[in-house]
Amino acid sequence: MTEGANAKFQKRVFSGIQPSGGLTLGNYLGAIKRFVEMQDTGIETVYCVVDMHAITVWQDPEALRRQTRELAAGYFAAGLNPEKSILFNQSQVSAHAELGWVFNCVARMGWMNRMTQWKDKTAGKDAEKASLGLFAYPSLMAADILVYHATHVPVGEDQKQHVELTRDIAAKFNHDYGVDFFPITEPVIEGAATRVMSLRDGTKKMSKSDPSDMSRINLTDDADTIAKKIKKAKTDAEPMPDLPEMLAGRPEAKNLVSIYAALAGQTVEQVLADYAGQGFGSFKPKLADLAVETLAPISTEMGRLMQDPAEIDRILGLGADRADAIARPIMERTYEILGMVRSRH
Ligand code: AQP
Repeated sequence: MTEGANAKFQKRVFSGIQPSGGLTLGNYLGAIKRFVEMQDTGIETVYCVVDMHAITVWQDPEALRRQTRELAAGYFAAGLNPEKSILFNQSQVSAHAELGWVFNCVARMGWMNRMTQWKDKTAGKDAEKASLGLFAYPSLMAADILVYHATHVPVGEDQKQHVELTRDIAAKFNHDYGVDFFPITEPVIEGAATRVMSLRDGTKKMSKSDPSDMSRINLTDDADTIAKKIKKAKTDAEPMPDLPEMLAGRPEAKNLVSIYAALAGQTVEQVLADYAGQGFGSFKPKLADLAVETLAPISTEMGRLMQDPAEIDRILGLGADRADAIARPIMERTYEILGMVRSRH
């Protein structure tokens, strides 16, 4: 991880996931697996269930409650240790919303208009009917990161533009108020599967809110469902090539090979060295076995943890206390920089 302009800031990792549905293989490979790896690097790690982001599109309250706990269970089942990392849900730490508002006043409408996720999520729909929160989503995300003065943010490819916007917001705030207060955060995008694609369309990312359940592998899918989804995954008639560059123009083939590589902890080159010349008919069952082997223990552990929702809530609450202790002084200093009068007595 590079230090760059952030030498004066203590290294701190922040990232979050929305409880907007069940976790997918994309969330696991692009985010959670890497979050867990980072907790052993000696750098403070702060991870969040971003429930306030989830409500930028309507959520059934009962489902949101369940999905929040299920996401926390997913983090723990994948190896997140609450003694090593701080895990909490966003709405319990009010500084996120407070700094989000400040950043709404720093960020420009034109910046938000350029966000590809905003364009993707409103494509083919009437953007006038989207919530103001969905439009301002990247500003709240910048607040999530900067309220901890986080220097590094592990994310999938799809979130890179939002982290770049976070850097722009930090730089504009620092410039407008003549301070060097917010760090210029680095995105950390590494690994063979930083962009896991839909199993039905290799040009679309795998997403928990995709209407087609066959497009994704859920962390809670059983072995038969995983095998069925991989068997039915779209591919082409060509055999596996020898070299990664020969996967260009074959998005579905590239996706399955990348998923295999990420699950096996190999490079795409190594996977091709083993399977070159074979058809997907023989590759898919091997991929299914590997996916089941990796995900089954996580799914079983999630099921066990979900039996005790009060314990999940307790751990999230303790995490919120620790997160608040970092965020509150940063928020108070922000108010001071802005010129807001805070003394009451
Ligand atoms: N397909 C993916 N490949 C790699 N990484 C992914 N991530 C999400 N999908 C993929 C990473 O997971 C983290 C959490 O994402 P999020 O839930 O906050 O929002 P998202 O990126 O919008 O994920 P979804 O699944 O597509 O959610 P919905 O459908 O609700 O919008 C991020 O680090 C993201 O990069």
